[in-house]
Amino acid sequence: MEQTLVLIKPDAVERGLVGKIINRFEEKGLKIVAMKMEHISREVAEAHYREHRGKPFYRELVDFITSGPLVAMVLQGPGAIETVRRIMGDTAGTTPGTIRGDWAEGVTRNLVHGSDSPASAAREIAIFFGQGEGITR
Ligand code: IDP
Ligand code: MG
Repeated sequence: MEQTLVLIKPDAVERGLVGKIINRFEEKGLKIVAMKMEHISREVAEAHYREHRGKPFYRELVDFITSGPLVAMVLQGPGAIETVRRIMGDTAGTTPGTIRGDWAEGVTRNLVHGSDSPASAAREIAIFFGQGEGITR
């Protein structure tokens, strides 16, 4: 069993797409093992996106992810990391049939985050969820 961090970003909350996005993951059989809504601080955003520090889009990314509440969740299943990435679609939202491909407004407002490796998943889950918040580690 693998766990991964998913963020339903502020654009999705604003646009009322939270339920539809969760449905896509649940219908594929991924299990929600932790979930909360949170308006994150710049400190949390910078920790989460630390690998992108210094890139041209970094400031816009941090501004956007802190612009309103998001939904953070831990999804679990066999191969959960790869499955979530496939359901999300590529960063720019060019793949029809994926969450981003069907609904994203652009590369910044692209609705969802999913961890890209087991190491990232472990690191990111620990940023958003503490011990005793519903996750069995
Ligand atoms: P991912 O979300 O598909 O894993 P990453 O490369 O990890 O993509 O980038 C993190 C986030 O930064 C993306 O979801 C997107 O919102 C934003 N981003 C990535 N590349 C660009 C870019 O070239 N221009 C603007 N925003 C970008
Ligand atoms: Mg990424």
